[in-house]
Amino acid sequence: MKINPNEKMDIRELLKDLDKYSPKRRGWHWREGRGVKRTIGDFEFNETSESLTNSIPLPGSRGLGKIDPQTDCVLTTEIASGRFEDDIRRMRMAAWSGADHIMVIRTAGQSHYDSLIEGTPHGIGGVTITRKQVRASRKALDLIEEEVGRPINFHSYISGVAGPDIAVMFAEEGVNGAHQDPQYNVLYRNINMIRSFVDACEAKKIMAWAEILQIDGAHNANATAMKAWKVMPELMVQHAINSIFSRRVGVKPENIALSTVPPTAPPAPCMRLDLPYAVALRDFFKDYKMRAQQHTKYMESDMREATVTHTLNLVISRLTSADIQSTITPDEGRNVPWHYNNIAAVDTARQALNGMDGLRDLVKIDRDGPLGDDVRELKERAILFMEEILQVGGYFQAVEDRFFIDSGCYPERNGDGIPRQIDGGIGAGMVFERDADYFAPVSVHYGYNNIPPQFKTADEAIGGDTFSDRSKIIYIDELDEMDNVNARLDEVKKYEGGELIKPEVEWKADGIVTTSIFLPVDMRTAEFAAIKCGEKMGLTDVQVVHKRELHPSEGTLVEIKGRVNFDINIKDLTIPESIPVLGEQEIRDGVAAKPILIVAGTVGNDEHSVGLKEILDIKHGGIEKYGIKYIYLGTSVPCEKMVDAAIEANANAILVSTIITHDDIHTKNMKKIHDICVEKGVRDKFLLVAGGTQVTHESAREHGMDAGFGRGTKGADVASFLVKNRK
Ligand code: Z97
Repeated sequence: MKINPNEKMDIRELLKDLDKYSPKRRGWHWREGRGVKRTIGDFEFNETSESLTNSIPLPGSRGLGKIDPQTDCVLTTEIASGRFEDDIRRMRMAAWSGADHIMVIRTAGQSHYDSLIEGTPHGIGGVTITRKQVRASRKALDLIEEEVGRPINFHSYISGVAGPDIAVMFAEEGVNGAHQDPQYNVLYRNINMIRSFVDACEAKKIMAWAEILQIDGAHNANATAMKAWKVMPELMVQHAINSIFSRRVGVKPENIALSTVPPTAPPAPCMRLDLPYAVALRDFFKDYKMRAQQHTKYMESDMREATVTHTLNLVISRLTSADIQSTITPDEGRNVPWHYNNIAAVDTARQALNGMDGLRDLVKIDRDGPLGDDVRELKERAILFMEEILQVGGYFQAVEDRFFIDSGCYPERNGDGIPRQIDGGIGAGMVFERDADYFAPVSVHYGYNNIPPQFKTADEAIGGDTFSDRSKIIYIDELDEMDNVNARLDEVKKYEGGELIKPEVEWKADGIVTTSIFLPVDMRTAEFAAIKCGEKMGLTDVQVVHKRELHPSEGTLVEIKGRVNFDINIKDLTIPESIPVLGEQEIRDGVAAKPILIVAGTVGNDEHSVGLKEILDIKHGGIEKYGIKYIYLGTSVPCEKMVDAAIEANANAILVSTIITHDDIHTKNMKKIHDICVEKGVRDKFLLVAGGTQVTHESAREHGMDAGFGRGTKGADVASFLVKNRK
């Protein structure tokens, strides 16, 4: 199968012969070409990696030669729609925006499933981790990575009661990264602690073999603790336990990544708390990689607020050099993990990291000031915590004694830590000692294995296991006739041809749209009024996704989502043809053959001249560059004056720039200029051209102009029009 940037990924085609598909590679991939200076466009960068062959640059790059510098660290995006067939399309969009670590969130609480499940059931809050879903996603990513020109890491979770089973499946299916931390099972999922640690030995052994990068679960303490900044010493203890345990099992230090989150957010003075913590972590855990997770605890449904907090996190990542930068849809809290929110979060990360390129060469972390003291204190607290674990008899006893997620900053302790019993929890009593003749017929196995003496390895003894012979992998396609991808694809079959479309946020044709509404009332009234607005707009299932009080009585901003119940047939659309632009030389030749003179200015009361200057000035690649002469009349030029000046100069065209749109003044002024030209009998003499961010060719034509140019216009577009249409 091949994919082509101009065509949608064909999911049915992707699912064909999936039973025979083998992933292209195993193991984690770091970006290539880091640590060297690189010239991209007009700039030299210190902290980038190799560029992509296909990508979508940041919007602001338009004025910077559309450059798209790739960060040196891996960029993560978390995808959680519950349907892998829709997630795959989102993965492709995210990869084009620079994500190369795609984490799929599992369906709610998959930690509790005591085996691997099969098929493609619809997930809740994430996708069920089954072989088929994993294989289809990896197959899609194998194609997508060729399209963008960079390997993409695929990631999920190995913690939980089925950890070892999942680890085997991930190793077989080419999964590249995974969270694995038995402390997660114990603390957050109440899985028996002995079972969790025994399972983790097996799971980590398999991860080590498959070179799967491991991320731990310490960040969950941040999210769970009442005051996240109080658990900083404990977080270091959790990182230490999982890291050293993993190394003892055989995971290479370079495949161990700590999951670290800046614990606080504004309005707390977060930089003063979070930066010393990040520095202390790097001091203690130099041998390992840092996965910088985005803070999500102290934020509400406000996208702007989430973005600022994320950006502050990124300052810490730049100053302390994160290896992987996570980007959660910035509004995880409001349950809108939609396509474009993934992209927005990835954009925040790459924009901030590009912007802070080389920051560490300009400013230094000052260890002689208060930061140094804080770092030392945090480390001391963590060491004391670890010593007390040893004093009470070890980790299991410490968990029983509620050491973890206590709301006090150690050694302060408030007695409200999470209580778990050594013999309690899911899977208690399910660990059995191996018999002397115990033989596990697998090549990658933790601990004692009684391999028959005539063979060197267990693998040899059984004539190959699934790691050496893929044909032994049992692939079960679907188990449920109703709940499977084929049934779901059939439901939206009419949209397959591409002619019918419907808005969507996460699933094909889900019909969901969002709207921002300002209402001049208090927050509670606004909430219900906004729902009514949505209903009157014809939406169904209207829900409020965000509200922001602007004043207790003057007004509230509400964002709603709702469903539309219509399709759009793209055949019914009238799409004006895009106007072909002449080549540079053709424009020059045209002007040389017959000179062009224009008058230009911003009209009415419009003082915004930057856009117009870009179109005129040689410095910005404006029309001057092609030999077109212009008379610039300045800003806020009355319409009459524009026309009179053109008559006096015997110009070929009038160029008006109009940015302000209040009361539709931009279109009113266009019409006025046209009318004055008609009145004065010169309408046929001049080309009338309008430009501005809200101007479209169609609206300009409707209001008497010959052409309109909107956002993104270059001097060449206008020059080409003038040469082709001059009167
Ligand atoms: C992140 N946003 O980026 P279940 N194992 C570990 C975990 O941390 C998790 C699971 C398993 C976060 C991810 C929180 N972490 C979300 C060490 C989940 C998942 O199937 O939900 O029980 O386990 O890290």
